Amino acid sequence: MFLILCLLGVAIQAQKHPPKAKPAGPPAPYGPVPTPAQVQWQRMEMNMFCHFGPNTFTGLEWGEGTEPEDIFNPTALDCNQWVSVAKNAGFQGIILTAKHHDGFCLWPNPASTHTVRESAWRNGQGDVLKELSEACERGGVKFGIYISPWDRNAPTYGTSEYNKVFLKTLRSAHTHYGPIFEQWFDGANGEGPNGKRQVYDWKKFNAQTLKLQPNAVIFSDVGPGCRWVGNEQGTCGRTCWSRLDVEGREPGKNAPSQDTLNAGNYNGARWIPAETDVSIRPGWFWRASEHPKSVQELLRIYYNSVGRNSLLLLNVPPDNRGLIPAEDSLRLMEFRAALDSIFAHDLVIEAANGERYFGICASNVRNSDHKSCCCWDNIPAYMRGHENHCWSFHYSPVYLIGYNYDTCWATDDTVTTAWVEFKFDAPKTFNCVLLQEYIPLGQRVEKFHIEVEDGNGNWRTIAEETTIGYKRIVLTETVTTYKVRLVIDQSRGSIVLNRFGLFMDRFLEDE
Ligand code: FUL
Repeated sequence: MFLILCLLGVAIQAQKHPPKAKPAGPPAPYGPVPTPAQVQWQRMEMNMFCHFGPNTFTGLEWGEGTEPEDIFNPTALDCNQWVSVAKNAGFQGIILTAKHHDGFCLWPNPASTHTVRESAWRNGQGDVLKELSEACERGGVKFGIYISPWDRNAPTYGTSEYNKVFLKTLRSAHTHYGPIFEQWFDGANGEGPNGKRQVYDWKKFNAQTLKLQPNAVIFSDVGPGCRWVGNEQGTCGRTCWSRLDVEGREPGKNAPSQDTLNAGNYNGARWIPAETDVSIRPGWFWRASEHPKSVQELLRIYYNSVGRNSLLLLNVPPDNRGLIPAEDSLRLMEFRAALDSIFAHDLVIEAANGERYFGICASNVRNSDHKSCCCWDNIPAYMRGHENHCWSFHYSPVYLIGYNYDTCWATDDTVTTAWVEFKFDAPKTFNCVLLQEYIPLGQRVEKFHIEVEDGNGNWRTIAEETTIGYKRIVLTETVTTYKVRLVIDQSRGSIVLNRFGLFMDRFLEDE
């Protein structure tokens, strides 16, 4: 009798605490994967570009290189103000045009005689790189540098000597101003003062940059750290692979086509994600006659860049005082407020935190030994019926909720089609679905769709898309529903996602 009671006890215990599934091995990486610096870079999501230099004072987009140094004369330069605007707008980093095509250097570059040192500004003692890098450090914002290899001032431009001068220029910018998170190489290759064009030594430029700044992500048409998105309108491809083929290619004329840069290469050999650079104003440099874009336009740009697996580099040019104008700064605060009003309210997180019968079901969970896995939060055990204890799995779909970057819902290696369903106590109204793939293990999803249920068991597709990547934001019609389903129709390996969120954007609704 005692034995029977004991066995019964064990059986009841076993029911209360079903054996945990075997600890799941992590999915193997698929295809090329990002370096840790590239992952960190991608997670910055939005950075600020600052075009500043002689053009700020002449109104030109491309300076001639013959402008007198004294033309550069900001009357009230305050890089702390740039940093504070950037931070309040939610930018993680700032990239400054240390040298644009006109060749003028915003720091006393020993390899040039066309710099702040030769100007009357602060009696030739000024150094914008120093001021901005220090302000960034104080403000906790990362610092990056744009340097154009095209130089309309350098007397040696168009000869092999110029490559040496350019390496010295880079060395100077890379050794005195602390860590640089991104080195931005413009691919422009026009004529120099002698009417000659330069054959750039990209191999050496990149190698020296990485030697001096090993964590810098190098931007160019072909990477190696990140790539141009192929246009300056703020639009990344709806299909966007972070992979690119660059064998035999170079920035500029020999770059992949703009369409390829926009979408990446499906089977690209290298991890070179897209960066979308676009200006808040019509031009790259400040001009009194131009004005910033509207909040709606900025939101569109955000959805078409960050929301399409790209980083957004938004240019906010300081004016001829050396300050970000009030109208741009105000616009950025409105943009920030709009983003917060949308993305501070993830209906999935709110339901998971507050609803008694909120639930998630997935058609497959890695190593779970179950056909499907359902998690009905807060439901007492006796009501759970046949549902298994999904929460305890290493790759449970519950990891799609919230902000923990390194936990994921993943499927078995052989499962490349799967669905996950969310069920709410109260109906949810949304027009924006946010998805993230766990990119440290590569980019996998190539086709997915989103369905909603009408309350009578009928499902309707509201969006059909291709890639996800680091982040995908899908805008839909405004729908109200108790149940939403994400269906991954095609993935190139097991599915590894770390986020599913639902949001309501009332700004777009008003458009
Ligand atoms: C281009 C340049 O020619 C523009 O002036 C600007 O700097 C833009 C970001 O890159 O190639």
